[in-house]
Amino acid sequence: MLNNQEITQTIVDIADAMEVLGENRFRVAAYRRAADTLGAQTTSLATLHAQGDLTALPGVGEGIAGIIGELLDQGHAPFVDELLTRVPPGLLDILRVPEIGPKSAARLFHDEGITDLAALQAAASEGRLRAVKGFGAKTEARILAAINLMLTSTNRLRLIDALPVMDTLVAAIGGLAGVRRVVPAGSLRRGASTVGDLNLLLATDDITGVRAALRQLPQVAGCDPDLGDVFGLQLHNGMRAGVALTPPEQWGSALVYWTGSREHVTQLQALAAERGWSFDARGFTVANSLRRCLDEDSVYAALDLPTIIPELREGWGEIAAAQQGRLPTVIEPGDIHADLHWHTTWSDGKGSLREMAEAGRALGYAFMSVADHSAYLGVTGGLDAERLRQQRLEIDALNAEYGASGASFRLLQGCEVDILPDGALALPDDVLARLDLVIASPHVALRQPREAATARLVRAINNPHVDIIGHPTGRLLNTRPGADLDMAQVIAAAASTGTILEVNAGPERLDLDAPHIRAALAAGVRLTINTDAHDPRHLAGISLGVTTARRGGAAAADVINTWELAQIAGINDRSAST
Ligand code: DGT
Ligand code: ZN
Repeated sequence: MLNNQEITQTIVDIADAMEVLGENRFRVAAYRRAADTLGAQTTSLATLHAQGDLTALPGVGEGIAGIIGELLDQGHAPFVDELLTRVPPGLLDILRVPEIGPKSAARLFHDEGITDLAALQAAASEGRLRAVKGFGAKTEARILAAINLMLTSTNRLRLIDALPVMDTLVAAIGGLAGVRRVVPAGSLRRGASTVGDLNLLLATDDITGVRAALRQLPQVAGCDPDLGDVFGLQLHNGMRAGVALTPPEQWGSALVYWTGSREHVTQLQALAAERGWSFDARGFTVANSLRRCLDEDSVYAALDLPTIIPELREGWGEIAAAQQGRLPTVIEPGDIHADLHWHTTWSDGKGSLREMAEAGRALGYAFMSVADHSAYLGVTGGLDAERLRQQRLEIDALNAEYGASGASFRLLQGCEVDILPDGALALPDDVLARLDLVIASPHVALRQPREAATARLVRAINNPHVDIIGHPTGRLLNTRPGADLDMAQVIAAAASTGTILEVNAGPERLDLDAPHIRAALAAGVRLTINTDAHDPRHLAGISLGVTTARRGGAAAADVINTWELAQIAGINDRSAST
């Protein structure tokens, strides 16, 4: 019987195949919409089908429900079989390369006879792809990098995709008889930007009974053979969960152990060994007797440490920092009172200035700074000097309205200006000088050699009008590695000019990441956390950026979004004085 993930993948394959074959784009879009819905289901599609409820799912009509039914009942569907005979299976893999759309895939197939990823990789690495119409040497290099990433990257889940499934699991497991407590553990609890699996810890006095009940959960498709204290579950949506079970009286040690990271726990174990003790999920073993810990605080206290928050437990030196009283008091979501990087319908956003401002006000923000794209190649509707002037009028009018109504809320006019491949900016200095806040970001040519990539950012940092470098590496989780940067040089440049580096909270970016944040803070560089929202609903996603900043040890004062409006305005003094 096919699981949810296999069914969703088949529906995606249908859309991809139809697109390569040049079929009706509205039908293609319908299959993609259905695949989105199916992929988000945590319970079994087979059960929904058996109950005749598939068409209750948004975007799933009779036709698609019929195909899913055939896939479930017979293991295949005639419509899919026929469609896929017209497209080589390897071509669907080629379509998953971010640089390649259906048109170029069709050309590779028809003109070059390239029908799978291996053939494409060979063609790219031998320099044959650049000769194909529409490709060129730069695209060839990008494709090669993307294939290498696809072939080496494991199936790690982005945090944003893992979190809602974790919520569902916690609620479902929390409802089982005999479960006293259940919480996320592992890399998800530590706030990692991607996670290998969903780890949970639950406390129960009835380990056998709860294990049996876990198998029966509606989200669970199957389970691994019994390996002791962790129970591996395969979920219907294709994700994996590892559930650790503990008696309640060992909760603290179990939670520290199963939260990890392995390096962190190994270092705690070394500290315990110095005292002649050992440590594991059950607690400390001291002279053959077990010393249990009810909560995490007592685990750390037993080792004369203050409690270290999960986000800092990565083995980078947090235990030494704790011993020396140097652990940072990190930023909390509630410390943020401004979002300084988001887009509106003035460029490629979905919300108007007013809609975005209202969404920010609903989050309790005191001020916000818009950052629509500058006009530059490839950005539809980017702003030039004239459109920025027009946008300023709308901002002034909104601020006047807020002022008249007695609201203390203020809108600033920023801009996200492109950093060109040579480090020059896409807008002239006199235009930048009129803005309240300038974010300079790299968007194109992200595969430059290290020296050029580094010099590019350093040049942008040295422009006196630039206040912030947006998503400095340009990475996209699971799809695009960041630019090859000498980050020490970038950070040193930012430190010398007072330029602020962004922790972009976009769930596909989370850029800078924790190690770079730590290095920036050590050099005295300030940070800003922003959503880069393109929709009013995205503004609430600031929390993933806060989590990432916490992992890097950022305190509230290190992050300019916690500052007062007057302090933010002061950031501009550098450009005002030149
Ligand atoms: P992931 O899943 O790759 O994102 O990373 P984690 O940290 O979630 O690792 P995972 O899922 O293998 O295990 C979850 C936690 O359980 C891990 O952080 C530490 C603990 N753990 C699991 N197996 C072992 C083990 O064999 N030794 C030690 N010391 N800890 C383990
Ligand atoms: Zn894990």
